[in-house]
Amino acid sequence: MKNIIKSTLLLVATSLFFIGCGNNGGKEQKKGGALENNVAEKVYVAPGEHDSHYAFISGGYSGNLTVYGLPSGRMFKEIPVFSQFPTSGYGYSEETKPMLNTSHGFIPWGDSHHPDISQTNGEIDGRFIFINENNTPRIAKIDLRTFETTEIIEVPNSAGNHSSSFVTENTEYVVAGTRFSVPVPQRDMPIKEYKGNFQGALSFISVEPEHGHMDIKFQILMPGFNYDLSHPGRGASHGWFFFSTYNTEEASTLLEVNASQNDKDFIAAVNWKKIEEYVNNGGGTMMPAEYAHNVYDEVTHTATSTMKKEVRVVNPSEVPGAVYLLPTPKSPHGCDVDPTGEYIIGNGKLSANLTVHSFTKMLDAIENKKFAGDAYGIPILNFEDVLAGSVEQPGLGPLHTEFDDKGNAYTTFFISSEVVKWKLGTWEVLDRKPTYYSVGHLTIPGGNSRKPQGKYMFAMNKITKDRYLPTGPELEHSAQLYDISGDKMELLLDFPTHGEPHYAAAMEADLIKKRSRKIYKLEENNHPYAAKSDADVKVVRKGNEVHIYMTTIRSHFSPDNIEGIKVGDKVYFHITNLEQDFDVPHGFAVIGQNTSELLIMPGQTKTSVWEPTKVGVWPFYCTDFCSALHQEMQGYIRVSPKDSPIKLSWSLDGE
Ligand SMILES: [Cu+2]
Repeated sequence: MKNIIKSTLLLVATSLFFIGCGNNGGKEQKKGGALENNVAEKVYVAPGEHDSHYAFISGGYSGNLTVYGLPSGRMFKEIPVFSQFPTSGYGYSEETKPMLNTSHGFIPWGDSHHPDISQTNGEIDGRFIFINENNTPRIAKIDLRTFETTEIIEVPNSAGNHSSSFVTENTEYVVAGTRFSVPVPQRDMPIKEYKGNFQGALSFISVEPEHGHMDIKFQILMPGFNYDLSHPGRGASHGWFFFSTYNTEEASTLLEVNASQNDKDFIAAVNWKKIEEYVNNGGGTMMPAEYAHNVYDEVTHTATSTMKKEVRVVNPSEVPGAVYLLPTPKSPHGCDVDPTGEYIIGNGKLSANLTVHSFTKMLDAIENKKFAGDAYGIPILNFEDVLAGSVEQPGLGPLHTEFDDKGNAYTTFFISSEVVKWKLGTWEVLDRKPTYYSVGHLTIPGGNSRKPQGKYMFAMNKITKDRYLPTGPELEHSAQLYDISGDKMELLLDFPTHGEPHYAAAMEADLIKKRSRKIYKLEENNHPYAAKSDADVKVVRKGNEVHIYMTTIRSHFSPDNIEGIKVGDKVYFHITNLEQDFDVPHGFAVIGQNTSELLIMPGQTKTSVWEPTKVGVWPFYCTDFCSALHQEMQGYIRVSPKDSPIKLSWSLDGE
């Protein structure tokens, strides 16, 4: 009987899914009409003109982050974060390999999810962007002056780092909640004994105000639910953080059925200021843990990886008044807080209605101790006591909500493939627009802040079919840009994305443009192997290691002839780009190297390792077109047998 129920449920879920895919919206656009011309004008950015907004779109399983312009939908850059990136040599050069170090060793690929931009006083400040790695839990920080990943911290006791990475109003914390609950500490135990024994870690990573240096301040060890998404409180609710949960059943098998048994799961409301105070007074316990903290130093152009050995953990039942559970219907996915901080929206994936909780009502219920019970010592509030209202039957399969600057909310519906606009406070549906495919996240520039901008919204599609010219079985995903400045949403543009556009953060371009860096100053280069002029050029042997201190400038390498290298040597090319002009990188590649080529920015030093296996005279060259004489930018390295008497020598122009 149980199995029959299970398969019926599966069938219903599957058919809903296919109904959803069949809904190819967007067809209302009339071909060739005057309307189409107007729409084209709205996204046209003339040659030489700039887009008004940056969109930072997660690459999902690519592990990286891509940068787009809005409204044009042009992709400007891919920023390598959690995955090796041949274009720049990130994760291949000796200087950047430590960025991908973890307690599990070197991991060349990651799964990036939710980017969020740093804030000051609840407004986006354009300094940093944070993004989580879901698979091997990590949080990265990207410096928006250079668009480079400058710090990655691993998150211990966590697994499937999904309800991350969202920042508080003054970037006090970047928060990383686990998706899966696991044994904490990890140990060998029967999976059947999950219930009551597994825990979910919610990590609060402090961000040092000046340089953005990250540190795990504390972890809250929550009951063994799954923690899906999270958002910070703001305004009056600043100091709180909200996490959606599913699988409050604490099942470990066939979750698509077994985690859908309870009528309501929870949104966990965490008063982080209270826990911070508890921790500042010595609360919590230091627990042994192993996690990597990787920092890229812009002065030495080198990353270091440090293995940390302990983390502070807090049991929420030790801090009365710090954590409460708000019942929320049917496996909520999104957990979004409106710009005023009053409304907390929990989108139950299997719920007919959208549930909106009230922060004021929550405080009131807490004050009057109106509890429905508790879960592992954490008080559960009554659903009716905290409910602000609900949006009745807005669509099928709600996932995520963002807000504009006029008191409206926009929610995506995966199964019915649409974005629905509704009014905060009255809960009435104002507009709905089909998305061409099943939609996941959506983004409004300034989202997750007190000041979202009501001009553009873009929806990111989960399932891609035939929107573009075919490229074989695999198509790139896509996003769709809407104008939301009027009463009705208007579809403006489709644009392909790279990897899975899981979520995005977007902001005005001006905040970044004025801070953008053009070069690295050569006099500030403190790389231990830098050669800042041709006088510093040398080749040094240490046993079977050979270190080449090399310079590049249009259009030669110095030295360009090297002899005395032997089979079995490990050759380090430390290359300093002497240029001090905007956007004049030089590349480096030598035959047979297996660490990819390098791309070295003006003023930077980068190192490539080459282990020659064959005797001969081998060429190296510049891989980035740098001048009219780029083809002439080359050199030779002579490799002799292991026991050869040839002495180490190097030269440029025979000198
Ligand atoms: Cu997500």
